[in-house]
Amino acid sequence: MKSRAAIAWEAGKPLEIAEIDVEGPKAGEVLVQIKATSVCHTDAFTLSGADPEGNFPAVLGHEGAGVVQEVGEGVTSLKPGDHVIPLYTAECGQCKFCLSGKTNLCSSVRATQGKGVMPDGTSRFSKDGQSLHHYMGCSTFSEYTVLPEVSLAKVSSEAPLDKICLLGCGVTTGIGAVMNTAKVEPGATVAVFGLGAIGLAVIQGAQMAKASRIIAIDVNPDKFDLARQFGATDFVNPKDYSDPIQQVIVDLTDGGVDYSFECIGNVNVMRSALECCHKGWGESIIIGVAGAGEEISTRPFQLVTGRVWKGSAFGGVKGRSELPSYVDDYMNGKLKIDEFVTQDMAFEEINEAFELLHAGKSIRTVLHY
Ligand code: NAD
Ligand code: AHE
Ligand code: ZN
Repeated sequence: MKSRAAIAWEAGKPLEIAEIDVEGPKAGEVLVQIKATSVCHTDAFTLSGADPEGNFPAVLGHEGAGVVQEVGEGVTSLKPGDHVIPLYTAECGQCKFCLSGKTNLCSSVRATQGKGVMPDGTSRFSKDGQSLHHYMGCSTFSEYTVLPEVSLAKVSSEAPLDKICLLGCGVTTGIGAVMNTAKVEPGATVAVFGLGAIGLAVIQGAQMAKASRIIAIDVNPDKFDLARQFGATDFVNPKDYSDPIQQVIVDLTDGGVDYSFECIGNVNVMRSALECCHKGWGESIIIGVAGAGEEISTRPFQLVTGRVWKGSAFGGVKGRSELPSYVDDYMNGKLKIDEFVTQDMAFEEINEAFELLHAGKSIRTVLHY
């Protein structure tokens, strides 16, 4: 079939809006019509060329929501008409990872996903006979996309797809990092570095967890208003200080915070985020994605004296079993999503959505097919 799509032909170039060919679902696969998608910083990261797993040409996009159109042989958990959220972290329920009870990372399709192909090693996308890579197992920048059954969460059909698409990455990642990875407790102090969708979702999660103090840190002060609306109590622009930012936070908090979250992808800030944690127990959670070849460092003494460094992927959330309740929480008014949507645009304006993200002028632009 034909599908409207945005093609990333090569790193660093704008996407081309074009009609592509999409092959139907093979065994264990599902054809989905994406109704709405957004641009996450990770799409921009991969398009920049900094992603060691970046494959070109590709159909990017991993934050979306849509409706099942057709299922391949052997698919039993989904049927045409079901509303779904694509998952870049699959959940097969059977692999060593899924059975461990210790992680949301699933190994069922991850190896082929990283190579930009379906589990059988081939692509369902092409343009004028040239094969295009899939991306993060989702490729939501095509109106019609094919995913493994294990990479789709079936959700309530009552929920607006142009809002719950943000549960495909940003909102879930931030809230999950607070609830599942850090397990922030009532009364805790929290520092959040970077106030894009991820950082704001961390702030929302910290407020839900009843943190006593939530320090919002960004070099772009335009982000502070929304951070306040989500529950931040203190606002710090590192550019306003001559001291290292970790020292500023330590001074503000009588020795450091209980939890910090890096939501930027900057390895220097990752170090600051660790070192602004309280001696003896402070935990720092890395959410940001750093470019190829970049490494983190600190004095081991920081860890010897009780600080803990952790990372979080998709907020530790198991998509198929846990994401439906995030959708229900949104529908019941327990979870904010609308506030993250700073722009709504037609899918064809996708390059403008990337520009707004780079310029710090959007949190999430929702693109409508
Ligand atoms: P974003 O671009 O919307 O937000 C980043 C924010 O960081 C911006 O507000 C920017 O002003 C701020 N910033 C940049 N440099 C800074 C500095 N030195 N000090 C303080 N603030 C600074 O991005 P986003 O979509 O919110 O994504 C944030 C990061 O999280 C990206 O690296 C993305 O790839 C990553 N991510 C990871 C996961 C995961 O599962 N681990 C999921 C989604 C996104
Ligand atoms: N491909 C990169 C790493 C990218 C990365 O860390 N991805 C995050 C999700 S970002 C969503 O916006 C993640 O969950 N990673 C776990 C996984 O299995 O990919 C690289 O460095 O190779
Ligand atoms: Zn993302």
